[in-house]
Amino acid sequence: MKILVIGADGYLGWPQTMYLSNKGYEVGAVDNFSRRMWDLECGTESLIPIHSLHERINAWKELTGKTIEMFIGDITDYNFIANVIKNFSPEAIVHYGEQRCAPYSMIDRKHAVFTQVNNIVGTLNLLYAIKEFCPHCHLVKLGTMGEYGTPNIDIEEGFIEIVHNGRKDRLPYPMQPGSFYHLSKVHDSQNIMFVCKVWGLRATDLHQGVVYGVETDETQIDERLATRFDYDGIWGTVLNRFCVQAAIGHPLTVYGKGGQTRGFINIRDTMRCIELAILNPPKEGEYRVFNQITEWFTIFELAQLVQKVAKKKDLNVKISQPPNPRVEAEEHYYNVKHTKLLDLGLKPHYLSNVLLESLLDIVQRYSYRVKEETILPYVNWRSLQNPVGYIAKAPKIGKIGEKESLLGFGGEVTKTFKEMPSLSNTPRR
Ligand code: NAD
Ligand code: USQ
Repeated sequence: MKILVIGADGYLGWPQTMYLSNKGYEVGAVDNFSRRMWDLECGTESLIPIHSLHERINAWKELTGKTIEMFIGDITDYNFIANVIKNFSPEAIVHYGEQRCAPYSMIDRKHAVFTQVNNIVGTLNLLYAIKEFCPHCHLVKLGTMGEYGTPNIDIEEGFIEIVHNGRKDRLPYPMQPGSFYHLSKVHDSQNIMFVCKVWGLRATDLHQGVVYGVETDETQIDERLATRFDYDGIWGTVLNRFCVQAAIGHPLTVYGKGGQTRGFINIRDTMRCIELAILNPPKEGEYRVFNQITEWFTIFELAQLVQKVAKKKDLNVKISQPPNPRVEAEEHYYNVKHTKLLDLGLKPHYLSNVLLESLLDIVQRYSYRVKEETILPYVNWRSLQNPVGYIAKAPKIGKIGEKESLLGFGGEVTKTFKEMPSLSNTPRR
């Protein structure tokens, strides 16, 4: 079976490409490397060093004998994506290729507009190309749990039965997204649902929660196959961030009250969910939604979990609660239906102490690469104009034990200067 992965150079796209290739699928990989550009723009960088897509694909071939076909281009360019679909003729398309970051989308007007154009136009082009050149193909699209927001009722899997004035219908679940990025996903969902109805396409919209972890069977084969790991205040997601903060002795940054509850999923389960969706396609004309999470936590619970596990490794981690740079409910009801992927056979890897310890081990191995000036968040949802990136700081040489205030939001986060590790113990590449 031929599968096209769009966004194949990204955090999830690269391990997914290898995962599917390893299972014997014939895989094509699309990316325009924009994520690497956005890092340059923001002064941020993956904690784990990553190789170029060319090097990754060559290393994969060298190590496994398997070939991945690469297509470099932007899916907002219709000619590009139409040619790829026409020539590769996939039976399934896994679409990861979007601007996926809420804070980036809230920097200012330009970044909000860019995010929505990139995501909505890219996906709309893809829908037209599928209709024109491969109408039977199954689109597996990455959406987000953040499309639903945090309503005061149970969250269903995409649709809800409503009785209104004595009449009953099954309607799309009401959406209350919390950033211009999350809004772009809602617009995508509407467009996809619409073309399934009018053109008879088939699609699975995966409303995925926050993903954590970096290790899959394939990334572990060789360090050249590693995937990216973001920890900074723009691109880093919460659990990955807390692990890095714990490893470098930075207080964990729980925004506001910390009662925000989010669905989470291990990166290994993400890989498997996509495969399960592909193996069990919808009927032609069907648009379906799976909620792709395995468990949920409040942000404060997560911080306490990281604190507890870090203690076992002799890391004395503090929790800080800076004012929330986002506008979101900080205490709310949360109960999500997520049975469809379990029914298809998903066996979740839950967040255990052992798993968290191994994540901390990985992070500690690379902690010499952490750019401390990029830890704190600065994109404020209430402001129309935020700075675009971090200003790279030349490392300050402070006296051992001296404290430096780090927080721009008026909280009380400080860094204490520590003795430098001796060079012989510093991992070098
Ligand atoms: P990522 O930024 O690491 O990867 C996205 C990739 O898509 C990048 O390599 C980027 O260069 C590419 N891309 C973006 N726009 C493109 C375009 N116009 N043309 C071609 N390529 C383009 O993101 P990720 O964390 O791997 O997320 C992948 C998808 O999964 C996103 O759609 C995201 O919304 C969704 N998702 C991610 C998470 C998470 O926790 N990481 C959770 C839920 C949903
Ligand atoms: N948070 C903190 N402290 C931090 C970082 C985050 O308290 O240092 C809080 C945020 O305020 C938020 C929650 O943690 O309430 C999650 O934030 P996040 O940055 O981990 O995740 P989010 O911005 O929602 O986006 C990420 C991915 C996105 C995906 C989404 C899934 O970047 O691509 O769509 O997770 S979901 O959250 O289910 O919408």
